[in-house]
Amino acid sequence: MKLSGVELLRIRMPLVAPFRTSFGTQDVRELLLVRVVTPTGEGWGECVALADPHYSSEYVDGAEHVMRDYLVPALLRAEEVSAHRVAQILAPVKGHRMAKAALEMAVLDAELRARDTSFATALGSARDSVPCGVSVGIMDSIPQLIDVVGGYVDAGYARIKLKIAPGWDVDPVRAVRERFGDDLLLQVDANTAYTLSDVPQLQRLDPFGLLLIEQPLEEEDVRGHAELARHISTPICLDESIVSARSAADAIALGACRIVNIKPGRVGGYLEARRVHDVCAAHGVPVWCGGMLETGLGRAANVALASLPGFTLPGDTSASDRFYRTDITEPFVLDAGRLRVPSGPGLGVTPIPEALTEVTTRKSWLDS
Ligand code: NPG
Repeated sequence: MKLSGVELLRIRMPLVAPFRTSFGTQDVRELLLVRVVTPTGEGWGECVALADPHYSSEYVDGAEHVMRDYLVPALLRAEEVSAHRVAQILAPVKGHRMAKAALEMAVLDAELRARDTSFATALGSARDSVPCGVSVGIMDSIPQLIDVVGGYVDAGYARIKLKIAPGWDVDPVRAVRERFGDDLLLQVDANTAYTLSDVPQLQRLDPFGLLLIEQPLEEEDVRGHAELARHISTPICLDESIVSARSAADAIALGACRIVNIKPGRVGGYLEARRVHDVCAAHGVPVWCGGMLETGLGRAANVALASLPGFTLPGDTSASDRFYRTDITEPFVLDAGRLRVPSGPGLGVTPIPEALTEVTTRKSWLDS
C-alpha cells in the first residue's frame, strides 16, 4: 500500500502517582503517537521514548524530530509500504529504534485492520489472556512500600517487580519477602545502577528467592553481566542491553543472561520483538514483556505479544489504572491477575476521540 499521510500527535498524561526509578522520578508521561493514513483506512502507533534521554539515548523530542525529518518522508516516498518492509525502508537511518518501532506498529495496525486480523493472530498468539505483573517504584520508606505492594497483591497481580538502586535494595526486598511470604513471585530491576564492584551487595539478594535481577549493570556491559552471573545465584535478566535479536543471541552465547525482557520499542518494533522471542525460545531462555508506561494503544500490542508461547513469565503488562486515571482507549482491566488479549482487527482498540483531544498538546500532519 502507499501511505496518504502521517499524523504525529504529542500527548501529556498525568500519572496517578509519581514513579521513581534509579534514573529519576516521573509524574507525567509525555508521549508521541503516530497515525498513518492509507487510501482505505488508518493505523495507530505509540513511541515509547521518554521525555529525557535517561533510560535510553532516545527521547521524545528527538523521536519526533527524526520522524518528521527522516523517517516519515522515507515512508511517504515509498511506493509499496507494508509492515514487513518498514525496517528495510528506514534502514538508512541509524538507530532510533523506538521511533522506527512506532511507525512500524502503525503500518502493521493499518495493514491488519484491512485484513481483519488481530495483532495477536499475526504475531502467533498461543492464549487469549495473559498473567500480569506490576512494577513498583522506589518509595520514601519501607512501610510505604509494604502498603503499595499490598494494594497490588490485593488487586490480584501475579508478580511484583521492585525497582532497586544502591541504598534501596536488600532492605526493601527482605521486608517484602517477610511480609508477603515465599510464594510471592518477586523480582527486582536496577536499570543499570550497579557496577561489578557491587558484587558483594548483589550477593546479599541471593537468599530471597528472586525470579530475576534485571539489568544490574550498564547497557553496553554485556561481558560484565556474564562475569556477575558467575558470582550471584539470582538469574540475570537483560533489558537495556538487548536491542535486537542479534544482541539477544550474543548475550545468551556469552552467558550474560538467563532471561530476557522484551520491549518492542527498544528492539525496533513488534516484528523484531517476535524474532527476539524466537531466538530466546530456540535457546530455552524464558522471556517476558516489558512496559514503558504505555497508553491503551501500546498496551494492546504488548498484551498481544505477551500471549506468544515463549512468554512464560508474567510481564509488566499491568492494567491501565496502574498509571492512568483515564486512558485514551477503553481501559485494560485486571481480571483475576490477567488481561484479556484483544481479538479485534489490528490492535483491537482505538483512541476515544474526546479522551485523546483532552491530552493532546500538539499535532502535525505530513504528506507528500
Ligand atoms: O508497567 O509500563 C510499565 C512500567 C514498567 O518499570 C517499568 N518500566 O525499566 O522496565 C523499566 C521501566 C521503565 C520505567 C522504563 C520508566 C522507562 C521508564
